Amino acid sequence: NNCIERPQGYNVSFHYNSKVEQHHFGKTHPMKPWRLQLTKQLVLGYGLEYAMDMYQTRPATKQEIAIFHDRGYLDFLELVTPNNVDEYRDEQNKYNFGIEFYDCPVFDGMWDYISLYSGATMDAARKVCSGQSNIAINWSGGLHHAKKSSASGFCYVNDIVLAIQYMMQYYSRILYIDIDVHHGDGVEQAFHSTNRVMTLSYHKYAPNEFFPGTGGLDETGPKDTYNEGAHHSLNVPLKDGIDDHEYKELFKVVTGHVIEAYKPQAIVIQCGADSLGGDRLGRFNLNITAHGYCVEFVKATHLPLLIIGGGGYTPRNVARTWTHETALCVGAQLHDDLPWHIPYRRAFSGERNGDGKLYPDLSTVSLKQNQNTAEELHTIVKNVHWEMRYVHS
Ligand code: VJV
Ligand code: CA
Ligand code: ZN
Repeated sequence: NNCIERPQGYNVSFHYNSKVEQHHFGKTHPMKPWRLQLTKQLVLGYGLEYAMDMYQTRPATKQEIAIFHDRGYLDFLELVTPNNVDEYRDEQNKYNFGIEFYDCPVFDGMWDYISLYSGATMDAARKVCSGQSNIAINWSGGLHHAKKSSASGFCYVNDIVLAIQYMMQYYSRILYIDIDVHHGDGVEQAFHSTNRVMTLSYHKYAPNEFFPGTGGLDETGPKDTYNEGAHHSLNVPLKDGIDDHEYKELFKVVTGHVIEAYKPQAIVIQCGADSLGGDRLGRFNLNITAHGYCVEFVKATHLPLLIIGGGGYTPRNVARTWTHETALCVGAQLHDDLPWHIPYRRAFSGERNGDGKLYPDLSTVSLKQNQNTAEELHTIVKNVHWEMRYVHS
């Protein structure tokens, strides 16, 4: 069963604190931290812990988070609770908060949750920078919408920005790739004016219809050519229903061009699993293996790699995808039959839940027609290629 090769001198590390999975955004809120428990159970069920360094992470301190975020905003995050939230009327509006039926609710243990996912991403980043890990993974992070002084789209603190800021002490050029179905606007904005971070997001794009509405093809950084950040934001705006074949081809060609031109020294990839077929909030028709292809592709560059989670609103498929991608990192092939002796096996059983398989067909779940034309995809490739004229390593 567990015949996983562990090559000498090649380290994958897994960073996690199980306290993070206990938190709740609210009764029917789509963001469910327990999907992380499901993921961990599958990872352990397949025995992948024998092929990686497993770390229990510490929460980030307020000091560490303040490297990017505004002090006043952090004071609010730390002090507000569902019980005292009425005393914070002004702050609530200012920082884009609510209680029930809001994207970013105030919930019990919110600061604990925030410091846990941020701490895990920072721990992972430190292992990459110290050279102790070739690949470091934190599935609890990837909250790419958070801004310097406001919450947005289920994201409170931007752990990705914190990690990249830390990594900038070690690497002069970092490529950030974002395959969540939503635009990675918070990360793009944070590094808007620097050429030391290139951001590249693949997402569903439809202003006024799909969150957050930014990330068009012409959004490539400051339009002032003397600004160093010019041409260092890249976006791949897509329509509903993109399939495995088109997505993989596009990812290969576009990411390939960017890596060749920019020559990053390290890569950070946000692997939001809401780009899968059948996701509760998503619009694409991707299978787990097509999502995983992106991880395989960046791994093959042999650059220092930080892998983080993100969105993903059909928990059983989030767990499947992130388990598959953990396995890709360590070079293990997993059996399509899920291990029997895992807790929550029922979450994966029955026809509706993927029949106890690791790789159920997700491309047909949503029945979303592929709205992307070959011509549009070609325009995207052409544009990115053209943009690369301005990029020098
Ligand atoms: O579309 C929006 C914004 C609104 C205003 C707020 N209402 C609640 C929803 C519409 C315009 N927000 C998106 C945010 C998506 C965030 C994605 C995060 C990530 O995956 O990129 C990274 C982790 C949105 N789509 C769906 C919902 N919000 C949604 C929010 C709820 C909900 C159902 C759907 C909040 C509470 C409850 N149900 C109970
Ligand atoms: Ca994205
Ligand atoms: Zn998302």
